[in-house]
Parts: sequence; C-alpha cells; structure tokens
Amino acid sequence: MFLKYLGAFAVVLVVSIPYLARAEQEGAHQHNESDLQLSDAYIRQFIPAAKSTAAYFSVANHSDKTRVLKKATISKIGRVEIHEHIHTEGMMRMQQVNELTLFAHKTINFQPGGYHLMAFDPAEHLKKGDKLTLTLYFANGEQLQSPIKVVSLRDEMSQQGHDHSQHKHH
Ligand SMILES: [Cu+2]
Repeated sequence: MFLKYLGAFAVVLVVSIPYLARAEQEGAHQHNESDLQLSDAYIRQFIPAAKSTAAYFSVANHSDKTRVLKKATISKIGRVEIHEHIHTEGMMRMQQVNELTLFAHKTINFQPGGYHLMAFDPAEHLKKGDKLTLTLYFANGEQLQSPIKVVSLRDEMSQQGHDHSQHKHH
C-alpha cells in the first residue's frame, strides 16, 4: 500500500519537471512593468467655429500583461474622449469608448477612420507647431505621457503623401 503511494508520487514528480523548467524559462524572459510605448502623437488644429477636433497616436504594449486604457487627457484641452468609428446600416458614425483593451505584445494605432481622441474646449487658441502633453491612464493606475504636436490639416495631408495643398481656388 505504502509502495503504491510512493510510486504515484514519483510519477507526479516526473510529469511536473518539464512544467517547472518551462516556468523558469519564462521567468528569465521578464519585461519591465512599464513596458508601454506611446508614439506619433498629434492633434489637429481646431477649424474656425468647430467645437471639437481629433488627435491620434500609437500605443504599444511590449509586456506580457494586458492593459486597459481608461482615459486620456491633453494639456490646455478642457475635455478629451476616446472614440471609435463604427459602421451601422451602411452609415459610418463615431461613438465614445469607455475602455479599450491593449493586449500583450500588441499595438493600437489611433488613426483617421478608426480609434481617435476627440478634443473639446481648448483653453486657448492652438497654433500649428505647439507642443502639448498627452497623458494616457490605465486601469492598473499606470500613466503614460508624451508630447503631442499641433498640426494643420495641410501638414497632416502631406505627411500621408496626399499633398493637395498647392491647389488654390480663386
Ligand atoms: Cu470622434
């Protein structure tokens, strides 16, 4: 009876060794807790009389943990919302997103036609070339900051290689 018990124990040990070895390997390949990267942030100048404008950036999660983006703020901007574009009944419209999941080793690009920040209530007139500060807030309390550049629509078009800015209509 005792021997039978011992035998079972030995089997369990042998089976678990490969798992232990694997866990150790993964442990050696650990990333920094704050392995998030925020890049390419820009905000469009407000068009005269417009109540809002859009801002874009990329955020990469190089860590092994999922992050949840809860909120974004931009200095000198009264209110910022996270938006997405959705297609419903052949129409494209946008709606606010309360939280956005950023999976491990994934990048989310905020770009025209997709996710974007909607900026409302600027504290002052934003001039082309101004640098503001973008802050992202995550569910685990982490924050990410980056300068965010004010661009004109014309700059943005030329960056994307569709520069029609020389067309003048008189
Ligand atoms: Cu929007």
